[in-house]
Amino acid sequence: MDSYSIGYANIALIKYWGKKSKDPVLPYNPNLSLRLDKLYTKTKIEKSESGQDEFYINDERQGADELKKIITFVNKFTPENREKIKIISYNTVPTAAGLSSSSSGTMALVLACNEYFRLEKSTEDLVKIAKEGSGSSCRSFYKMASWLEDGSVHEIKCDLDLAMMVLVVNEGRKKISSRKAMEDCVQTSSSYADWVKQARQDYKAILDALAKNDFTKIGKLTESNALAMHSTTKYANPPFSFLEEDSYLAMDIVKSLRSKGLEAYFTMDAGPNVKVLYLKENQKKIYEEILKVWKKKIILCTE
Ligand code: 2P0
Repeated sequence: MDSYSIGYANIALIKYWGKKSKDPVLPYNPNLSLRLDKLYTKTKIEKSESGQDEFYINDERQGADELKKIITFVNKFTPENREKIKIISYNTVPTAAGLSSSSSGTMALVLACNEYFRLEKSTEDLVKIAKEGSGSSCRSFYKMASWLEDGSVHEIKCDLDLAMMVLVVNEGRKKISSRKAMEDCVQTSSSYADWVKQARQDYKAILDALAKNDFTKIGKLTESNALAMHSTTKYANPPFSFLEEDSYLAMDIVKSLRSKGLEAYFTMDAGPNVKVLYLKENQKKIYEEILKVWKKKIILCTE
């Protein structure tokens, strides 16, 4: 069988940052995301010829740790006496660079298993399964989605044509996983309680702004929510940061666009790369302006 299953990346406008429960995975605060259809993972599963489970990303065989992680997850929802498999994935998203490769990868893997093992699960069930692999991946099943504290996932309607590009600061694998980082923040960050309170308010406010098609408010909330999330890492013990010098340069560039009348806002995840949120109709102008001052790679996430 030669058909690949596709899973998409999503970027949170209101972040998921901390688990209230691990089994099932429940977020501490409601969060909301935009799916980036040009950033995806495609995955297919074949029978393993070696008699062992195997896992490849972009033709590179993954080591024992990565294999163990993925197989532990696969074993949770596939037949107990299944045959050994070869998981073949291709990422258009740089892997583990805070570009949501875990959400696209997990979605693609769950869909590929559903197909290969003929599990015949509903989308709702697949969403639930995906969440146990990577919390944020449950949001990738919808163009805009929210994931609430009770574990439910909802499609959110949005009339605005929202788009994103990524100013790539560093494509390398992050030094600390999101999972470990958020756990450290929950347990040690002195600003964690404030974060949860703020994020709950931000979530309500963004729903209101989305209903009113108020892009300015959506953008401002996106920025301030990202900064609040990153501030929890500064107050963790020991403190740490995902951001690098060029992340701050990218943020300044986005701010300077606004002073030129081009509405754009930034957000960052568990890595140094800066995502820019704007209305699709302004993409060309924004791209041209950024090109003048940003010398590193830019990924346009919408056509
Ligand atoms: C998000 N992130 O809302 C937040 C913002 C990163 C920063 O969800 O532990 O791979 O597997 O549930 O989903 C990335 O974390 O974490 C993430 P687990 P996940 O997009």
